[in-house]
Amino acid sequence: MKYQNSKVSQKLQVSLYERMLKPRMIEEKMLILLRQGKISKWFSGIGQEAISVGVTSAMQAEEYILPMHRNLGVFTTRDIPLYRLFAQWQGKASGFTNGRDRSFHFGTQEFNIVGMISHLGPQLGVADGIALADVLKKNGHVTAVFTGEGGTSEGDFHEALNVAAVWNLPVLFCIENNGYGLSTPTDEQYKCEHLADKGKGYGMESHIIDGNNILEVFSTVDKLCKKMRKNPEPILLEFKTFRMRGHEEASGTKYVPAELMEEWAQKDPIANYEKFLLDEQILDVAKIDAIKVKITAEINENLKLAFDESEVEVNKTKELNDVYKSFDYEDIKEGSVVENIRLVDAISTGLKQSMEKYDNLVIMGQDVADYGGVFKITDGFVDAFGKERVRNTPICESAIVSAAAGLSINGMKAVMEMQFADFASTGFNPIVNYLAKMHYRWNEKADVVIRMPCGGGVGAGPFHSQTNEAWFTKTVGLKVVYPAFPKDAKGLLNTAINDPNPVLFFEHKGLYRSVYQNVPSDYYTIPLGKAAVLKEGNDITIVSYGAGVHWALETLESHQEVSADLIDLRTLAPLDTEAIYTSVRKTGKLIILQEDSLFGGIASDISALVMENCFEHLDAPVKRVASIETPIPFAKNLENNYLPKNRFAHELLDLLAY
Ligand SMILES: Cc1ncc(C[n+]2csc(CCOP(=O)(O)OP(=O)(O)O)c2C)c(N)n1
Repeated sequence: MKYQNSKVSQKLQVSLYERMLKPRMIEEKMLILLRQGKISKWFSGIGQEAISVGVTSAMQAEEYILPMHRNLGVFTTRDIPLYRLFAQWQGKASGFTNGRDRSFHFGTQEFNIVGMISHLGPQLGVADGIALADVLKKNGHVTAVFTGEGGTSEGDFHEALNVAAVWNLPVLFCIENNGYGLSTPTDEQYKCEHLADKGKGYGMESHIIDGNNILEVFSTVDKLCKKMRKNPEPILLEFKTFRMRGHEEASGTKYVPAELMEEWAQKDPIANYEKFLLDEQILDVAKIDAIKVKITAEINENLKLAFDESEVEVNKTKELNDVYKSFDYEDIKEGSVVENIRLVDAISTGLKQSMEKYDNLVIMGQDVADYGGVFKITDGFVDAFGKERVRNTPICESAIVSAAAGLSINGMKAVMEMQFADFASTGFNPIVNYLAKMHYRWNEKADVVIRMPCGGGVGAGPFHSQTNEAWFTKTVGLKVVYPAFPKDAKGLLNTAINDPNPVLFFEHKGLYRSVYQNVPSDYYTIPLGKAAVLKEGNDITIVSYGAGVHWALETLESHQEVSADLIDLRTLAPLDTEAIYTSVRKTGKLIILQEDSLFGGIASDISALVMENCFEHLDAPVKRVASIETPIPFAKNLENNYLPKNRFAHELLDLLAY
């Protein structure tokens, strides 16, 4: 092991030693506590400390780092008080998640650390978003993000590196190649010789670094960061190292050949470095002992604090309230000047006025820049706001959703256009696991709107016609908006952008150019979670949203004899249950019309809620009307057969006659 030629000052050399020793000694203590049943799972980074410590030491305190489960050294090098880490691992309130998430799954703005989620890959795209915000702020910061070699097999890795390369983002992608991904050795994980070789494929500079040599790690990263701060660009680093313990403690290392273990034990980053410092007389045994005594005392004092802290308090109201960031809705009234415009124009105008209102708002999506988006909603936006804020993306929904989260973390606002709502499936993971859970987990907002052009009746087949809101209404932590009219669409979109929570904003393609309305020209807002009562009657309540509202209106038009309340939900999460209950208590009958296929849609939940809350007022069973249980077909006659539009009148009259 070579430590020569270092330009690192002796003071820093000692400091790097102390910084590596601290996570090692904490881990050794944790392994004892684990055996005593005093903490839950433990993911060991023993043998990999030089990477966390070297990278973090080369970064400035205000630069973001996104560590993984073996990067304790990132947290300790950023000087997080140890009792807070211990409390986090014990699920206590002084930790970072109020007992809501475990181990290293947390972020902290105080220390500019954004922790992983279990799915490993998404944080690579989050790093892109954080770095993009830094580029837009022109602050010269670098972002460092970690992954294991196993994580490089995920699509997120490819997507994030590709986006960073295309956008020249100053992200340091750090692969810790420690030989095994759980039990899977590297030759079953990837085929190329070195993972660093992949950098070439992305047009990205890359380096192989001895991950067990702290001076090599620090010096190389320090040099590269200085370069990246001047000239923003991503760099891929492959740190060669080894995982000296099991994937997590319970799973052991039986599958690792003993010789391999022995070989790497000889390369221990701390023992070798300690020997070097002793040989060079930079440290002596007495000084090393003194350092160890100091760290032991720090660990013990902080452990006592964490153990003395009582269990996290259980308060159901607080749990529920913390799912979303609180948001003071500002009611901006409609002006009197109106224009008769289409749904598509109303959305475009709302978006444009929001871009004018917030200079930290960024729009991202496929073909949204000069081309104006496939539905032309962002037509002309590049001229008005520039390409920095109106960004074409590669075809990589997952990385862009993740990048939107990163923009929000770093103080920006993001609107992402899904080219078609159907494609949300390839960005599903960061939507439901990252955006939706961020505030509940670590009290961080997700100031992101995802626009979802959706819906059938357009003869576009199974992959360009779905109305997939039910994928998201099931997920706690998301807001789901689904306007049926131009005026609502503009006001609701403005509010969705104001709201610091993640909003899925559904825009029905079939309504884009077919529905006109007088829409106020100036900026205004409409609150989320408030349904609109479009018609009032006494005999039945009709609940719908999106295109269903228009089908219900047509049905009522041709059946003037029906006296119905027609409720347009406008927002599906949060759901305006009071508007529904009030109406059902008056009419005694409820029919819910939903464009999506029946099972598991919002109609089912509304039906259940009404049974539970309005049973005594019901004069008939609640009726759900929806598409048939098939994917949405292409041929016009098949699609008509699929959609509930033509069945609705019959079902309505049938229920009225009950
Ligand atoms: C998407 C996903 N698939 C599977 C897992 C289960 N899992 C957790 S860690 C891990 C191995 C990760 O290996 P690597 O990225 O090399 O990191 P290391 O644990 O070696 O540091 C696996 C398979 C997961 N957490 N997320």
